[in-house]
Amino acid sequence: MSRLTVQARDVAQEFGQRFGRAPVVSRAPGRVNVIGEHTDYNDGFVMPAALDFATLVAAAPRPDRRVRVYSMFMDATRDFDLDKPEPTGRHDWSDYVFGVATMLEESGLRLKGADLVVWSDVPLGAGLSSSAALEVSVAHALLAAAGLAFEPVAAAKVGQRAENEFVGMRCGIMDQYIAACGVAGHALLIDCRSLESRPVPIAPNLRLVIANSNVRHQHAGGEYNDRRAACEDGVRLLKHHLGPITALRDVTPADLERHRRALPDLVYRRCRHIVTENARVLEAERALKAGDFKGCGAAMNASQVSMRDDFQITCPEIDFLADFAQGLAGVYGSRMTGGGFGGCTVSLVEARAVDAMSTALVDAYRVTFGLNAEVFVCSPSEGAGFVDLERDRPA
Ligand code: GAF
Repeated sequence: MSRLTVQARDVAQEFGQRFGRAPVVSRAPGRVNVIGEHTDYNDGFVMPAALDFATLVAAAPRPDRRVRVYSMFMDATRDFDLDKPEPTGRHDWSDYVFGVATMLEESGLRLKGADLVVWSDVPLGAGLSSSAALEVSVAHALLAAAGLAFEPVAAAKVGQRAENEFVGMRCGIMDQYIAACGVAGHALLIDCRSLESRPVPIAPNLRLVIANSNVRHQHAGGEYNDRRAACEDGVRLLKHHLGPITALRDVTPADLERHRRALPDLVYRRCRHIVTENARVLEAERALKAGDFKGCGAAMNASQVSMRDDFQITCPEIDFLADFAQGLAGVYGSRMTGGGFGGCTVSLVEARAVDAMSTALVDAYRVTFGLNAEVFVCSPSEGAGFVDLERDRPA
């Protein structure tokens, strides 16, 4: 029986014990971003893959308009009345749940009350999008409980709005989009302006290897919003020279160099990361599709340098993990993945080199920082959906 089916039956059983009836179980995955960091809120390109770590939400409708949610991880229950929406969050994990309920209703949908049980194996605070996995699986579950259709891109937008307006994190759309729309065995090239995407196969002999630094530097949320503000400053200043641009997506590297002196140096460097990163995402897509794994790895390595020196969102532990991995046999490229200031690296690795590479990386990290790095090999999975509890059940 698959690991997912076992987990989902456990969550359904917990639901039965707590709420005395049978639920359906929704699932949405965490993500690893292969390349394209902080480009999403600049209307640019990203290339994430959905993880096989996921958040499960067992749900059944209620006759009233209350949403009651139990988190198996927090061992805590929260309650919310859809008819008395709260304008802001309560500053805990339930904000992701009630934020999504509020935004679904604000988008014009009429929900039913529901009981929910939430469980997840997406590592928390590791930059692997545990929050988007929660938002999107809750959206899937609440829509199902109300008998409404799950439309993946619309659900991704609702999750992003919940985070922007309810939680107060000005994130882009990447994490919710891949949680909703992931394609098994593939990364997804997402155009964050048109919200169209195309699958990019991860060849059978390649692995995406994630190394969790287990460090998370403080103020990451504030730094994230600062980076976003610097990008907006860049657009505002460049408009005087480039006409009616609306985002850094509209600026080429050549445009930026031509008008470099119009920008304070720090803003210039923030913008340079974004405009060059957009080009690297497209180059990585081309390379992966052509079987040019070295080309994809080179783009990932250049992304790491750009995040370290221009966008300044890495930290010594992450730089070490990426640099060390880049020097190991069978590794095409390695870079930090996610919002930054700690979290994880992602490496593109030949399948047969994964074991030796992982051992060498973990050992070197321990010797250098006295810290344990966890290594996960990602099998790109699909986006949100129901879990079939009957699968593999003996007839
Ligand atoms: C976080 C955000 F949530 C994403 O929208 C994205 O900006 C990412 O950081 C950086 O690429 O995960």
